Amino acid sequence: RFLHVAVERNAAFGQISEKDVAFFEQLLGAGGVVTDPDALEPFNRDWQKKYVGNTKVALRPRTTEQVSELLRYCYSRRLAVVPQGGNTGLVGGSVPVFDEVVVSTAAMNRVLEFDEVSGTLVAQAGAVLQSLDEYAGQRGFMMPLDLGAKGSCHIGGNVSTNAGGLRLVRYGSLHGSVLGLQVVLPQPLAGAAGAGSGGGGGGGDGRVLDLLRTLRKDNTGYDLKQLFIGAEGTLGIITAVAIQCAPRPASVQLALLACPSFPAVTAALRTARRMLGEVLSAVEFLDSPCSHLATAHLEGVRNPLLQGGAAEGGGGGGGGEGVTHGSVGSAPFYMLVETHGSDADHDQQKMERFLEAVMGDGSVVDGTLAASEAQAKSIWRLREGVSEALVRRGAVYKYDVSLPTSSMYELVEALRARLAAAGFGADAGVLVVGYGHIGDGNLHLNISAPRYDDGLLSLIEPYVYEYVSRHNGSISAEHGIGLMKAQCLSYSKGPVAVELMRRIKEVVDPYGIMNPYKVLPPRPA
Ligand code: FAD
Ligand code: 2HG
Ligand code: ZN
Repeated sequence: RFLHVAVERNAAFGQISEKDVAFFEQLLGAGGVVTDPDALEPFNRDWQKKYVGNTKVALRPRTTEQVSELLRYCYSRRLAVVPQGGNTGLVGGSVPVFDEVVVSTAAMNRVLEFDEVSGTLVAQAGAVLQSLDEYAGQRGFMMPLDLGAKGSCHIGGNVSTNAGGLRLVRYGSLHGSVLGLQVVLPQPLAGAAGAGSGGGGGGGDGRVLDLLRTLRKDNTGYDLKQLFIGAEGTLGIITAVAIQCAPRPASVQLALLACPSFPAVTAALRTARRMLGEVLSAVEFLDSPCSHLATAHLEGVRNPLLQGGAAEGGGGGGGGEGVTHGSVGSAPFYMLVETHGSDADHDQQKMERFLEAVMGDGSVVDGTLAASEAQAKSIWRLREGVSEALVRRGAVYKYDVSLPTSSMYELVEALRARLAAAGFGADAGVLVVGYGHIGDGNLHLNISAPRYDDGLLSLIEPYVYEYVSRHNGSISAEHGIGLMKAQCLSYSKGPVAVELMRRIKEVVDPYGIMNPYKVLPPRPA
C-alpha cells in the first residue's frame, strides 16, 4: 500500500534469490541479515504506517567496507536498494516500494572522533541524534540540530534528508554544519580504483567517496558532499558524518506565548528578532487545534496557558475529543520563543523585556516562562508532540512548505474553507491545522481525517502544490521529496534543474538501483 502514487516495479531489477541471501550472510554474519517476515515488518513500514513495502531482506552492515561490498554485489546483480536510518522520514522515502533490499545503518552507531577544542564530531551514519547530543553534551557541546524524532533518527538519515528542525533559525542548515562525509557509491568510478592518497582516501575499487574532513575551510573545487546532503539515498549510502557541534549554552530561557491572531504571531516574531537577536535559538508556532490535539491524544501533555492545562471540550466535531477549528476559549495561536546564551541573569532580563514589549503592543495576550528544565521540556513536548498526536487521531495528509512568513497561514485558512465547502469540515471530523518553524518561514500543514479518502485528497492536491508554486514557495521545506512528492518536483524546480538532477543521478547510479521511484519523477516516455 503506497497511497496515491502510481509507480510500476522496474523490470530490469533483479529479484532476491537464496544465493543472494547466502552471499549476504557470508559477508555480514547471520545477525546482519533479516529475512523472517515478522522481523522484516518494521523495515517495510514507515513511521506513519502509510507507506508499506515488501522487502524480502534487510541488511545491517557494521562497517563502510561491508557497505561497499554489499553495494558492489547489488550493483552486479542489479538489486535495488533502500538505505534506511531511523525510519522516521515523513515522505515515504525510507521504505521499499516493492522488494528493494533494505540497508539499515542501525549497527553503524559508533562515535569515531571528537575534538574538544573545535567541537567537531565524526560518527558512523547510524548514530542516533539524541545519543550524539548526549555525547557532545558531556564535552560541553551540543548537536547543531534538534527535532522531535531525535530519539530514533540517525545522523546519516538527518544528513540524507537535510533535516531542519527546531533550531535552524540559530544554528543554520546541515549544508553549513556538515564538514565532511563518507559515502559508498553504487558503482566504482572508472579510473579511481586503487587511488587513496592525497588525504582524499577512498581507495579500494573506487566506490568509497571519502570526504570525511573536519576542516572549517576547504575551497578545493566542487563541494561534492553537498550533493549527498538531502539526496535521500538516491546517490549512495552515507556511512560516516563529520559535523560541527555548537558550544552548549549555559543559559536556556523558554517562553510559551498566546497570540490573538496570525499577524500578531509575525509581529511577535519581528520583536523577538529585534530584542533577542543574538541569543534567539528557536521561534516555533502552533495553532490552537494543534495544541488541543497534543493535549487530547498524548499522555501527560498539557498547555500551561489553558485552565488546568488540559484540552477543553465543547464545540463538537473533531473525532470525539472536543477539538474543533475554533479556539474554544483559548488563544488561536501559540508560540515558543527560546534563547541560548551564556549569562542567565542577562538572558532572563532580555526575555522579560521582550515579554513586556509584546504584551504591551497586544501581539501576545498571555505568556509563561519556563521556571525549570522540567517545565521547558513539558512545553517543548506540546510542540514536538503534534505530529504524533495527529498520527494517533487517524489518517493524516502532511505538507511541509516554505512560504512568505507574513502570509503563510492563509494557506491553512484557504484549504480549511475549501474542504468545508465540499463537506469535509470539522463536523465531518476533518481538521486542517498549521504549525511549524515560523522563524524559518516553514509551515507544516496537516489535514487530519477519520480515514484516507480519495475524494478528500483530490481537493487537497494539486491545490496545495499549485498554491505554493504561485507564491514562489517550496513544496518541501525540510522533509524531502521521497516517494510522496516525486511526481510533483516540478512545482518547485524548473526543467533545467530537474534535467541536471537526472543527469547527476545517471552518472553516479547508471542502473538506478539507489532508492528507486523516489525524489526524481520518471522520465517522460
Ligand atoms: P530515514 O527515515 O530512515 O530515511 C530518510 C531518507 O534518507 C530516506 O530516503 C532514506 O533512504 C535516506 N537515508 C537514511 N539513511 C541514509 C544513509 N545513511 N545514506 C543515504 N541515505 C540514507 N524533519 C525535519 O527536517 N525537521 C523536523 O523538525 C522533523 N521532525 C520530525 C518529528 C517527528 C516526530 C518525526 C517522526 C519526523 C520528523 N522529521 C523532521 C522527519 C525526518 O526527516 C527526520 O526525522 C530525519 O531526518 C530522518 O532521519 P532517519 O534516520 O529516520 O532517516
Ligand atoms: C515538526 O516540525 C516535524 O514537528 C514534523 O517536522 C511535522 O509531522 C509534521 O508534519
Ligand atoms: Zn518540522
